[in-house]
Amino acid sequence: MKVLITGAAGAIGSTLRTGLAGRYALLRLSDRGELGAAGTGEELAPADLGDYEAVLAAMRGIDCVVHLGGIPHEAPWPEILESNIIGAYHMFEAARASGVRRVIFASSNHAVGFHRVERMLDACSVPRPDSRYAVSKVYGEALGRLYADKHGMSVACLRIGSFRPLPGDRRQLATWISPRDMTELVRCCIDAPEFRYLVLYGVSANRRSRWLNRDAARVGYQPRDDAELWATQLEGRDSGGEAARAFHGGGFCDLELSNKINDID
Ligand code: 15L
Repeated sequence: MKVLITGAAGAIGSTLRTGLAGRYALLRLSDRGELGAAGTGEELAPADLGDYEAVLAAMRGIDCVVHLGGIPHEAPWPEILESNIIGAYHMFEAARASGVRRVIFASSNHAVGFHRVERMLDACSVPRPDSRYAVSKVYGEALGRLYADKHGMSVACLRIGSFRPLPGDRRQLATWISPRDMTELVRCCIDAPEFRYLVLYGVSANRRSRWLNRDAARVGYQPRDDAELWATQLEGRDSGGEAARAFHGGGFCDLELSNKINDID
């Protein structure tokens, strides 16, 4: 199994680089940022996602892509357009053209961020993006669906929660995913037998989670960490404003908000 990780210099990418080391015949690491020296079993493929030829070159001989590349937060439209919209298209198209069997797409919980927190969400919850960044994740999930249906590619979209060494506020008691569980989720998605298209939540075994992760069993993902261990320290620690407390997306819902909270159903 030859695996390509895009965005390999980022926080999740670096964690996977360590956690998956030695597990596959090849771990090819791609990023536009600094990747350091290649270790045993690694290859480096520096690439900007806006450069299709460079992305295509990174795909050569690859079986599975873990696509973490792109901007991981809200940003001005030109940046989202270049890295997350055009970049995701380049990645899926280059994967198809290269015969890649499976793509694991790093989506985000913000794809469904404007659902009220009282509502339990699952893989079928309709998109309610809370930012331009989140719109790019909804679009990436749609691209994944297209390539799965039209080209028979195996695609897993991971609606990742709050990836941190430790949970940092009250919201993250529900949304946290630990580095250990994140690595395990990606490993399960790489190793799982055939599936066509799955939407999974990237979340630890938090007892306060508001995301039903029914398809996690399809890939054998069994998270082990629970943010509840930090509940007494974090209980009163709220980040963001009124919208952050009302909706799944937390602080992203506050950004540039000009609507009234009560006018959002
Ligand atoms: C995300 O999608 C972001 O990449 C990350 O920085 C966090 O904001 C996370 O979601 C979250 O919801 O906590």
